[in-house]
Amino acid sequence: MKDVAAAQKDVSSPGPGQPGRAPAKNMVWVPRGEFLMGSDDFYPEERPAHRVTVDGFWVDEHPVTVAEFRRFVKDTGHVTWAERAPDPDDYPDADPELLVPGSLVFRPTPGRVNLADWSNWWTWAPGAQWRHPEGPGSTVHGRELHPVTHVAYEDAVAYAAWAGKQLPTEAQWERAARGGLEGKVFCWGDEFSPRGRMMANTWQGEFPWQNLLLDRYERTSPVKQFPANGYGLYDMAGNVWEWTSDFFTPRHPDEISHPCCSPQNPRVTSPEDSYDACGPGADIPRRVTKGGSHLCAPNYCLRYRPAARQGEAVDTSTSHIGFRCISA
Ligand SMILES: [Ca+2]
Ligand SMILES: [Ca+2]
Ligand SMILES: [Cu+2]
Repeated sequence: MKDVAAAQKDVSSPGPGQPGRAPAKNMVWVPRGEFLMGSDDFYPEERPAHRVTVDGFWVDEHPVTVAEFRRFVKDTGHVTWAERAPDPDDYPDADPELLVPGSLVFRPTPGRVNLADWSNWWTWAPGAQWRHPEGPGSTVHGRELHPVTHVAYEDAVAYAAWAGKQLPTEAQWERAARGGLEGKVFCWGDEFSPRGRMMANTWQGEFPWQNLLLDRYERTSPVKQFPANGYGLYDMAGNVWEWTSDFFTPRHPDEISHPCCSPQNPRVTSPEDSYDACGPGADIPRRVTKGGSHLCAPNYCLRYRPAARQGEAVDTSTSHIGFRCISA
């Protein structure tokens, strides 16, 4: 825990340019700085590690919870993407029977399955939505402090606008997740469970059938059950994936060789490289999601790391994607 302690000391004195007061409750300041974004040591889409500079910003200390999202819905009458029937014109190849409101729900399998086929564990569940995370009949009663799930990209954007905030860029998200540590594997250092302590809600055991629950949680967990990172942020790793405002690219841009001028506040605003060439949905742009979830396991998806990234189609909602906001 030395790493985290050192980083925490680092931020206890107000950073340069820190405004006096947070613009909203439960937001923390991430100071302007340069950091190493991405990683050369894991999956190809995280490469190459490259230096970027990000201005200071405020960020929610935890993912948006069910209770917070409920306030937004009460106030605005927002109907989420998952609650609306898809328009057949938008999905000409789809089975009309599937064009009903619903969302993707994870179901563990009875035993080992082919890991190349995600339909083994993802089920399209009519009626699944943020109030019914496992489908009709399930509720969020008692889960008010869990991250909201089954939110598509536009739902996250609508919430952020209502709250007077924005979604983070990928660079902002990753800078926040690193907690002031440089080039570390995890948000807290290089060791997955320092002195045996579980640091995030991930999947221990063999995905998608054997969940050993060493972290006590099978699905989402209430926010703030695991230690904060160096900036005082919770649940950056694991629990739920989090939407960012950047379009997905299959790799990062190359490092710029002049050390004087690392890219400032990089963002990806063009959907051009974000499309998934294979499979249905080839014409739906993808945004970057970050941080991994309670379903990430070493044998399948070691993505509970700040550098990890995944492209998610903007029209997709699932039981393991949520979001948090920033204020710049
Ligand atoms: Ca877990
Ligand atoms: Ca997370
Ligand atoms: Cu994963």
